[in-house]
Amino acid sequence: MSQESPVSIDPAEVAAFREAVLSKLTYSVGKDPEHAFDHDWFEAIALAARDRIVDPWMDHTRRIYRGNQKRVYYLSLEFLIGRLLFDSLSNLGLLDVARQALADLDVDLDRIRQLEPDAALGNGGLGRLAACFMESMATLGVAAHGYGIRYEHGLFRQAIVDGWQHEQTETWLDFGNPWEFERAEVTYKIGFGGGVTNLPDDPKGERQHWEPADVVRSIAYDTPVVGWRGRAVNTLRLWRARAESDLHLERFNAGDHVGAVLDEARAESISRVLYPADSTEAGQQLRLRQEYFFVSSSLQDLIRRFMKQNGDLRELPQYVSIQLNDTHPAIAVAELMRLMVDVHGLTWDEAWTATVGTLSYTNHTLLPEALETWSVGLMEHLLPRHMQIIYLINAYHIDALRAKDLHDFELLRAVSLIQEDNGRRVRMGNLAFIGSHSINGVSGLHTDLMRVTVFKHLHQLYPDRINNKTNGITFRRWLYQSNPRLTRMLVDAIGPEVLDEPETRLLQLESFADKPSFRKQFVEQRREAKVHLANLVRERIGVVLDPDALFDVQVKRIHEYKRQLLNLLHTVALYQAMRAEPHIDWVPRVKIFAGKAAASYHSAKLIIKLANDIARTVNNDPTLRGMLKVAFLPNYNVSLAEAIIPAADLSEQISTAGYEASGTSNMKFALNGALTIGTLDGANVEMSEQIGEEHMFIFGMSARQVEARKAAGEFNAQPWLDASPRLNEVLQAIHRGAFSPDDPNRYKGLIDGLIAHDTFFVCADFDDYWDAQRKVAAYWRSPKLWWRSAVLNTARAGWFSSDRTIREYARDIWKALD
Ligand code: 26Q
Repeated sequence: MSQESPVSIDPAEVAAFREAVLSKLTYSVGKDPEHAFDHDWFEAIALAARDRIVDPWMDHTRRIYRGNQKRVYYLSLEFLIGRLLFDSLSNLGLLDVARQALADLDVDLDRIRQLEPDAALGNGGLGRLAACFMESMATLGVAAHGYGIRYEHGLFRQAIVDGWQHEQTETWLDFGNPWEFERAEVTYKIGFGGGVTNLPDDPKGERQHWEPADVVRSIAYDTPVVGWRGRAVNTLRLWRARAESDLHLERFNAGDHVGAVLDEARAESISRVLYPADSTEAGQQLRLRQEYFFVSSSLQDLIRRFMKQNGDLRELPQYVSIQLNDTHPAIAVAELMRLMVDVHGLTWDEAWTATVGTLSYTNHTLLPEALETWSVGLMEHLLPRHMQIIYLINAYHIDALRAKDLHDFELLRAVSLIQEDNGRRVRMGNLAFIGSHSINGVSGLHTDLMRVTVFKHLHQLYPDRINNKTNGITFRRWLYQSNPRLTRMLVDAIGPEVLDEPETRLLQLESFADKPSFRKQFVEQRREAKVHLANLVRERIGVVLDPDALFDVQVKRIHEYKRQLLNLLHTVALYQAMRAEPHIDWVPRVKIFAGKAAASYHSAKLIIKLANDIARTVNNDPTLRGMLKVAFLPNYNVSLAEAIIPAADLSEQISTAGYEASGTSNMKFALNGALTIGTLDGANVEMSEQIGEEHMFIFGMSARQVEARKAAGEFNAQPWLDASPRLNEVLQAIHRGAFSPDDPNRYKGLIDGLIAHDTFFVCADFDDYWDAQRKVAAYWRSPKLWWRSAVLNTARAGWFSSDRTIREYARDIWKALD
């Protein structure tokens, strides 16, 4: 997406950057400009940009060291980063310089940009949040380090073949990664299995010696993370697994060549692939290996850094905060204890105080199937010393309750680290809770629900620990980089200060909502984004869209609780209504869907097929004359989101109330001026407070109503069908195979199941959703009202900046930043 340069650019800077790129192309890529491929140019530009990052990076690192500033470590199994070229150039203020420099060389930067593969080291919201947080922490000058795994294969590529999802291996590293620095010297030994022996001088048995059976090596790869205006540069350190070379060589020399290679493959499989599920039932051994591998590497690394500068681990909480992104790194509680007690010789009590003082934990889901537990058997086998430590933590924890005269069996059972029913399992959520001084949810409603559901009993014991930190998004990526036209308008209207202080300054846009000329411009920039998206849709799936239609968008992981099915039922209802009365003046609408389903999640995959079946039927029906189009865009990822979000008129945030912890795309859409149709779930609640319910389309049961229905076991949808001829007709059509003539039975199970047990209240909310969608259409007919609301959505989205979220974490949890 090109953009005229807003300010005059310094020709000397342009020349310098041009020379830097040419030099990289020649001496690092080894290509002559005459014969360079686009990919060679990409690499040269990235390397030239990276050079500009290194000095501020080292300055920042030195400053933190000298100031002995409190460090924050963000431990996450996922970082859903996307592309980095524009992120770096834009935050360094070099975007226009680079564009001009490349134009001088006859190279189109905006074309080259498309060649960078997405770093898709995450599944969805949680991973993208980690990436937004990294950028905000750099912007605010928090001395932060991200720690994770350098997966060789990120999230699978989704191909749609005959309407069905197929998973293909993602290979983001095929052409190398110009942003990272391999640190071959930063390496740790990670043990697995083996046995534990008592130390003779320790009668209480708190200190033990662990002799692992297997050892794997971790190697660090560092990627600099540039904050806005290059103010600070932090590090994202990702670990790669390698076989311990000595062992490997010994076996090889002994003649066991195959065994040696198998060992190597087994060790290196730890960082091979991201688990492609955003929730899961069965804990796999490899997953636990991944979790321990990256946690142990990270803790050893940060302790080494701490010891070099401070030396007394009892003081760790004063200088270090460790944030656990969900329970995925929760084994950190036991590993930190092990390192402090067994390796560094602290007493159990000293170590426990330091551990709880240092760790904090963010919960991202209440879904029971996503709450991690590990079988005691597997833990004993893979991490015998950690299992002992967990037992000991549990014993002291239960003792402390008894000492407070709490003997209620139900309570003790609920707060135990060990789940005793259906096989003994370690509850990672409880472990993370007990081992942390702060436990936060990610929206007000989600945090309230945490207090009364998953952590009800632990909350009663530790009423001060649970707190809320409503999610946010980085405006640099989700506005400045992805929507330069709108950004330009904001700068022209409010002044360039809006880029530095959007949280307060965006509000000044409110008065522009009443200016017809500004609204007109707003419509124009949206139309350009829609034309751009329509081109992309035509190129990718051959569906032709009318950019003047209402673009109605739902893009996110496919999950039953997110209710893509509800949106599809509305699509069919609209289709049937249009066919029944083709001469009514319908609002032309485009339904856009995108999202991946976990490979083993069959109902989600069937919903993708249904979307594609409906799309084929609707798009080929001549009676509609293009009034309705449906597009399922394959392979949703960060880059696709950047193209879709600026082009959306209507944002679908329609999860069953009580199920979506926060949502973050909801904020991205609102920031870009889309109106939301949604339930009062997750951060939609805060959005309605900030933006005003009158500028959104809120519908459906509240979380309380959902809870009441669940408690009463009212899942049968027949009453709703009886009350709604429209819903009845929609379900019948799908059931009888109207959208699947090639296999009329395809959706019988889905529809019968929905009626018998409507787990996510799709049918219950249908009529209300339909009515809300009628309001949407009527509102669209009043452009003045619609676009006024659109401008107000942008104006009032400032609070959803991840800078605000990070400031709250820094103030309340980390005690960093003064
Ligand atoms: C667990 C065990 C084994 C394999 C995979 C997993 C796993 C992986 C990813 C479980 C959950 C996730 C991801 C969860 C997630 O993305 N949650 C979302 O987090 C967002 C950021 O807070 C919220 O906005 C969303 O509401 C929430 O669904």
